[in-house]
Amino acid sequence: MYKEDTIAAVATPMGEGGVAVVRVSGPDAQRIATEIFSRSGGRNGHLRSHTLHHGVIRAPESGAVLDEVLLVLMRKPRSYTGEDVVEVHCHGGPLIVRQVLELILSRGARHAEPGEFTKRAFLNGRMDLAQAEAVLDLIRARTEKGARLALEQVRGELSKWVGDLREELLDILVQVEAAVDFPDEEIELLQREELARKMAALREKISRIIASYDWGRLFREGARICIVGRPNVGKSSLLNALLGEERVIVTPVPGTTRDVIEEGINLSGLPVVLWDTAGIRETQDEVEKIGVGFSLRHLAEAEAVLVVLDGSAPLTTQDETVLKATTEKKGLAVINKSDLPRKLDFRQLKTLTHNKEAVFVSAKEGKGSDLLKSKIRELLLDSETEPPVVLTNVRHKAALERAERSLNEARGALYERLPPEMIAVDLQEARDSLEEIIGMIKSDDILERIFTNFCIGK
Ligand SMILES: Nc1nc2c(ncn2[C@@H]2O[C@H](COP(=O)(O)OP(=O)(O)OP(=O)(O)O)[C@@H](O)[C@H]2O)c(=O)[nH]1
Ligand SMILES: [Mg+2]
Repeated sequence: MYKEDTIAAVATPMGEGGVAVVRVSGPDAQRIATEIFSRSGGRNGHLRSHTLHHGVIRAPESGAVLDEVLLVLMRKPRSYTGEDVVEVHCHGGPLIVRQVLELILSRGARHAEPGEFTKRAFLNGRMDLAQAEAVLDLIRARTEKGARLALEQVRGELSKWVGDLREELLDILVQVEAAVDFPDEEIELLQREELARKMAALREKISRIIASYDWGRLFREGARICIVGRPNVGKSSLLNALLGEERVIVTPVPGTTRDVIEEGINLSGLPVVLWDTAGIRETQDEVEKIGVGFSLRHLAEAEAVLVVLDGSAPLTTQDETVLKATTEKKGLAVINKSDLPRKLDFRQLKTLTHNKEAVFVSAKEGKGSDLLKSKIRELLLDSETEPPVVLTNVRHKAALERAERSLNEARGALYERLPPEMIAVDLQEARDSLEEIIGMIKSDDILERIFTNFCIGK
């Protein structure tokens, strides 16, 4: 599946830095290290594994010293890839790093492809496929929660769950296959009931894990929320209040905001992008008209909406237009200016916003913004409690959905009293789908797709 050659790459990002790491993995890693590395104190020869050694990188032909470095050798199998691995910690200048890498390549290593170190780790059984994929998620994580979820998967949390599901499935499959071996006998009624019960329980577990995908995605990618309303209700003031800083221009002139202003906030680990938009109204002003167009387009793209209303004024037809444009959207009705006497008819509002909870705030005085934040969180998360395992990868989700479908078919076949071998086929398909997740079934195609997304050096 892979050539047993020696690969090398820079493992740290390009550019200047304190330290850069050049990584080498494969059967020649140790030889190359001894050829190019001179240890301090002239103690050459045997390099102890899993120990940092101080010395210089020297071009063997010219004797020129390229850099003073720390070097670590990790003999197989106790290394990331499961092969002999050498890491050279050099000074983090692009020129030095390139010279060290080129020297290593000139001694017989090949430049690694993206993700090739992690691919080798998988192929050598150091981690399963789900774990290997999570390494990428971990590198890309932008929030603490996203990183934590990825790390759990790197450490095998998802794999353990999938492994358990697979065990349950095999248990069912064994019973069905036993019936295949006695072709004259139909599956007994009692046994059929037991099988149906087990299949239902397994299916239930699978669907719960599938449902966790949306939960996890929200924490990784966040949600986009559009702040809309007629001009002058305090949308920009609300954005400022939520950010806790004067980010956007606020004036008493209706039609102040023309462009969409985007800002990110973090709601206890949940990343949210807020869009402040131009007030929606009919207007002859060319620039404002374009702004209103932007507002509507962002409204359509957002996962949720905050409809801002001025609590100190009666509802206007402009408010009604905005409310109508947002009825289909998940959101909250934010009743602003609650520091002023209320003029807004709450009963009238209720008839227009049946699916939106109302939250009272004063953006000007910053009152109610904490409550609003927690309401936004509630709105986005169906449940505050974290699922026992969180799916974060579409490939895993698709495989679980296939497993779920095959199980459904197996149950259907059981009810219709089809011959046990037919049921067994569906169950085998479900098993295959589970095994694909952890890479017990691997195809070059899947591996190719997964690992080319990685960066070089990982
Ligand atoms: N009393 C009071 N005034 C507010 C409050 N929020 C906003 N305002 C005032 O309302 C006016 C409009 O505020 P903006 O935040 O610019 O309103 P907007 O909805 O962004 O307006 P456009 O960008 O024109 O659509 C300003 O004079 C604000 O000071 C509030 O909570 N209480
Ligand atoms: Mg504004």
